[in-house]
Amino acid sequence: MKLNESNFIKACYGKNDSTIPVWVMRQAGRYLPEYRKVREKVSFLELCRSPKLIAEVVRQPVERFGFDAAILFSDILIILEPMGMKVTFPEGGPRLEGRIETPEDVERLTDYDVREALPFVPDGIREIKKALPDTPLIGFAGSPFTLACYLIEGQGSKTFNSARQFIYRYPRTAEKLLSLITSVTAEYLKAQAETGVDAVQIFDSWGGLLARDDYGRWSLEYINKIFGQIEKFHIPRILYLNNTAPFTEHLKKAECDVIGADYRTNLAELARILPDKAVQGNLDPAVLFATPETVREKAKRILDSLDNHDNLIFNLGHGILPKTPVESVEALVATVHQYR
Ligand code: 1CP
Repeated sequence: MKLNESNFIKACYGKNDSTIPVWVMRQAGRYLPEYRKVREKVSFLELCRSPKLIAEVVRQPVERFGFDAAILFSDILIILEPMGMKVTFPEGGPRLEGRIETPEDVERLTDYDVREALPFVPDGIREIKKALPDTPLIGFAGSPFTLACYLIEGQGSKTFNSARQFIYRYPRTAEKLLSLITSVTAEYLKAQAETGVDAVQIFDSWGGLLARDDYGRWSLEYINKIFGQIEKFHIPRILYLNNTAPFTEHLKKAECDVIGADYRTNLAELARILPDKAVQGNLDPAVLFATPETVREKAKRILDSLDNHDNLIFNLGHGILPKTPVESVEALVATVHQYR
């Protein structure tokens, strides 16, 4: 099959008149028994560095549920280690050793050759393509601001206060840091595009924590620099912004084809404000803990709310949660696929 003719790629360009495509963020992960089985034998980092195992865990959810897109298995924090920041993934979330606290700390971080330092990513993409030749593959990276959040906080957080304090206290250094991350990330996504991913998604998981007036300057500006360098590959560019609703006006200026919304955002309203873009989302991942009947109802509610389904990629509003019942995912995929 020509992947440009897939419902997923057509929907990214607003031109899908067939079955509505669906995939879910973090679709390869702990809620799947077959993923947990692989993880019993290797650590998360070993898995990220093994092209064969990457292909295996990417294939698992696509084959089990019939998702319309696959996503590379890696993590947004993987690009930080060769930059000079040690990252570990213990139970309970990632930890960065020696976080950025002062402008001097930023001097420790360096640009590097992504193709040399992270060969398992292009190798993983080639293995996925062998395993799933007929499924569009999404490559990804974190937004520069989101990665800066982890570099400065040293771990996950609900508010990333230290990262927000840092940019206001040391604006020049923050610009330097964000520019460095932008340059590495652009090379990273270019390497993925050259190896054959069919779309790219930037996860702006924490840019939505910024004040409304500051989102453009501290997050979107850098994201657009990256998207600008991907344009020449003529593949769909997706921006997922967690806490989308306050920033819908900013998103008119996003240089991408698709906006992914979190579950608190009104997807139909977003689609009306952004008529030139496709939308992706946005069922609350917690809904998957309800009965299959409620899952169907809640998914249909979103589907019914939209005037246009040609530019819709159905997804969750954030990553699928550990312990999600697989029956709920089956009910979700069936509901979306049977909708028209
Ligand atoms: O124990 C395990 O198996 C590790 C859990 C895990 C997994 C499965 C982590 C640690 N990362 C991943 C894979 C991953 N991460 C993927 C590929 C899998 C897929 O989608 O099928 C992707 C796209 C990500 C992206 C990612 N990592 C984001 C952006 C999306 C989001 O959730 O907002 C973020 C913020 C991270 C950081 C991260 N890595 C891992 C965890 C548990 C976290 C979140 C930490 C926090 O709470 O801040």
